[in-house]
Amino acid sequence: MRPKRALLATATLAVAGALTVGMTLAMAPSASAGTTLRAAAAEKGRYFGAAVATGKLSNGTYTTVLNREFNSVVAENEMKWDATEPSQGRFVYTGGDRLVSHAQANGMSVRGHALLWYQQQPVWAQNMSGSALRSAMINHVTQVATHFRGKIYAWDVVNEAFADGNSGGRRDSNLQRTGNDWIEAAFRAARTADPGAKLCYNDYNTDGINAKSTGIYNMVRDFKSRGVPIDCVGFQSHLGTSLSSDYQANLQRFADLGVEVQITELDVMTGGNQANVFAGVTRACMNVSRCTGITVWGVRDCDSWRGSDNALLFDCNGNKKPAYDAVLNALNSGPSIPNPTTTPPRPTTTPPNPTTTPPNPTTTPPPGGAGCSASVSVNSWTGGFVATVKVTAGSSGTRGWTVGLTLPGGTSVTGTWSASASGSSGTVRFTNVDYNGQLGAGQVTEFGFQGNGSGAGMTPTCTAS
Ligand code: 9MR
Repeated sequence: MRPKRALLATATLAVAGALTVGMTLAMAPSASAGTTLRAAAAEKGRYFGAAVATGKLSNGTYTTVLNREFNSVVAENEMKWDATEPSQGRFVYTGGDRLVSHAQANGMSVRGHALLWYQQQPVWAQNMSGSALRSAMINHVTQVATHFRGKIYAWDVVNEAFADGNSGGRRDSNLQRTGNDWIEAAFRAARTADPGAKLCYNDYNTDGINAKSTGIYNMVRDFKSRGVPIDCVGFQSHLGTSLSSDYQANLQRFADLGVEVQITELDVMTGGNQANVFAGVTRACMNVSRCTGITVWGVRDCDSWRGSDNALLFDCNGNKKPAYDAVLNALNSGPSIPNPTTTPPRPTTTPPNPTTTPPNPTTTPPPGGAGCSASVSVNSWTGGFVATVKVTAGSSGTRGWTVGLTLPGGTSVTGTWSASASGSSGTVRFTNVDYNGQLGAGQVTEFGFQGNGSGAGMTPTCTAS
């Protein structure tokens, strides 16, 4: 969305007199309350993310806040089509890879944004149409999702494909003109390329039940009924000075279709209600059990595309604003996801590398028995931690593996990615999932889990099959 359009949208919200969010700023945090956004969200089985401009990762103020407060990142621009395929068939992943490395080093999951969007297309794609464009766009989805395979928690496969206003229909674009089935073709290609990533549709001006959100709702319902692979819907939430009273109800109706919902680009116009609007969005997400995380669209006010709106949670010096306290309180006051192991902020892990030769499924799998080894690294904070476990196959490779870990007393697992866990406290066994069980001799894969309590002193054992 271009800034002009967003401001118009926010003005409309204000003029429409949408209900101001209720006051719930001051609930006392519980004894185990998280003291950072990432800790507070993780305690409730969720992530709290920020859009990152990788050029700013060398700015100490920026990176200090980012690493302390957020456990998910999304590239503000670096994974878009113009950045990743500047000329047809020539792929550039420098910025995206840099962000993924930063995430892996700091216990963060990664949202991928965005495989197909009518804006920020490279010029060569803007000039294409018809079947040539259709092939080029599907190839783009395949190549980019393959490159980042295993590293992305959720991809915005398609961004902003619906029209504003009352039509409830698709937006005209060169992509749309390749045929109305372009969105499902993109989702199918993405699923094939990275079966582990959650696949999202992402849009703005969907902050309540309106014609546009209903158009998207109908598409998601249709996709679910026909088995088109869609896992999540992103609500950008570039907001004005108030929050629609049916914001939560809108999230809930999508969740009821069986998809995850995520707040993907949250920012809020400054003013007396900013903290309340931020808190209202956070509460709405917490109240919807399939709402797995919130991403704000930048770290500090001066990092925001909204310029003088001062639309974020930190001022330019990295100081917390009242909106920060409001969000933290809302996170600490909200319910946990009932069964967080089904909604893991998965991949900060090192994935199977698609450029190496994959195990050939038609040959006999490597014999088991020669073992494997595992090591664990823990990123902890007061009351919680994220553990990354590296599994290394022995000389015969593995067909599958199980890692056993004994957790310290009072510690429990609240989410797992790239493995399935049996048990959540005491001795917990983590078994490979379908895409990372087969390892060649010496090959390495990673999985992770997050927990409440302390993750200190865990010694993993590894058994190969
Ligand atoms: O924040 C992004 C800004 O740096 C880019 O110049 C702009 C280009 O259109 O895109 C901004 O991010 C947009 C996001 O990718 C999709 N939703 C709307 C966001 C704000 O415009």
